[in-house]
Amino acid sequence: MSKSLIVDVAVATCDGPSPYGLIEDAAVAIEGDRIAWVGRRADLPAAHDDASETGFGGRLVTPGLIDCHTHLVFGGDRAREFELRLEGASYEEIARAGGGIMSTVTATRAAAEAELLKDALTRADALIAEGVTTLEVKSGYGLDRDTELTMLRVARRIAQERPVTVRTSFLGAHAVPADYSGRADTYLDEVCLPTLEAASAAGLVDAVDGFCEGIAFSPAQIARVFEAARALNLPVKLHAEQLSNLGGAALAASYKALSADHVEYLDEAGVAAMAAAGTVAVLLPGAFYTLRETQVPPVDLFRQHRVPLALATDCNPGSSPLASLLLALNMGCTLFRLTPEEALRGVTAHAARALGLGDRGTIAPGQRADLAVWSVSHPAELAYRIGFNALHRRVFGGVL
Ligand code: DI6
Ligand code: FE
Repeated sequence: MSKSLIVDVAVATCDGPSPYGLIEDAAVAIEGDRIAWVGRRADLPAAHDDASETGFGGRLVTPGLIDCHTHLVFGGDRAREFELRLEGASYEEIARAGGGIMSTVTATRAAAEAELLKDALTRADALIAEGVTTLEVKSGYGLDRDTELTMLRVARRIAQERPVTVRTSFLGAHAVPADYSGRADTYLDEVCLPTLEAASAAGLVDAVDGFCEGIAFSPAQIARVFEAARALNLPVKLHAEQLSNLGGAALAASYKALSADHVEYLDEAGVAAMAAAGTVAVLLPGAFYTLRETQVPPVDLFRQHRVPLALATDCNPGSSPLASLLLALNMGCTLFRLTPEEALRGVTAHAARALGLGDRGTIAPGQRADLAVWSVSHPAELAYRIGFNALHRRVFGGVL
């Protein structure tokens, strides 16, 4: 087994106590694809003396970043809607007029699989260049059996083409396609639920997601999707309380959801339900910013109820054309008043939890050796700078 040793670094383990689980004058020992030891260099056990050593000139090491909510696979773009919104149209008006998600569905159905992959890799590369080592990708722009399966296959392919872990979420309940307009339950029966079964049987699904909103699916309809997920033994998560409060997060919590995402319009009862279920709140400041939302998610209530906070890009062509997790960190602090430490834990330890992954997101013995080495002197710099990528080196599965 390969043994290597990282020295002359500070390590933000995102594991220990505040601030950042920080260890100064640290060393990280790696064996194979796992972290074998982390601590102060002076305390390094002799067992690691024979490892090949790399010094990083006093730089900062963090866990590899995790983007736990993306829609990275899609066809076309929505620049025209950006223009329409600047002329005064709202996101909901555009969606109700057949634009929005449905226009991306049309473009995604028309795209060749190779083209979807090529464009998804371009976006994945932007994330990887900022130290991302794990990312989640959703379906939901197919809304028919073949295209949903294609999207999930393309998502899996990203992990074959690049050194990154991909987790897939089935999002068949993203929008009601035009041919099922006004018949959402029929769409679930005839398309969404059978496709979920087929995708799961093909090993293409790690979790099941939905969009619970006036312009999408009701809580009762989402509950049907979650029942199907439960029957397949798949964990669930939900786009909830993004534009209004329908009780989606509480519904998700009642299914022990991994996460409830967006949650700007969540109330205290919903926060308490998430806390009781251990459901992570995934905050998506890119969508908040793009839609010029003014309702800030209830961050203080999440703190009071000890709901773990994660941050993600929500990279999608409509509400969040953002392919920078570092910018999401900055926006999380500036727009939502997260501390830089909450933001960093939100794209490491808590993002891992939002994906149900216990083997990453912190720097501790036994964890995957997914690391990012940064040319910064303090971890707060990662969130503080805007449009600046301080990544020096990425380590994926122990490979420097
Ligand atoms: N909420 C979002 O922010 C994305 N999906 C969702 O359910 C937006 C998707 C889009 O506008 O294409
Ligand atoms: Fe989303």
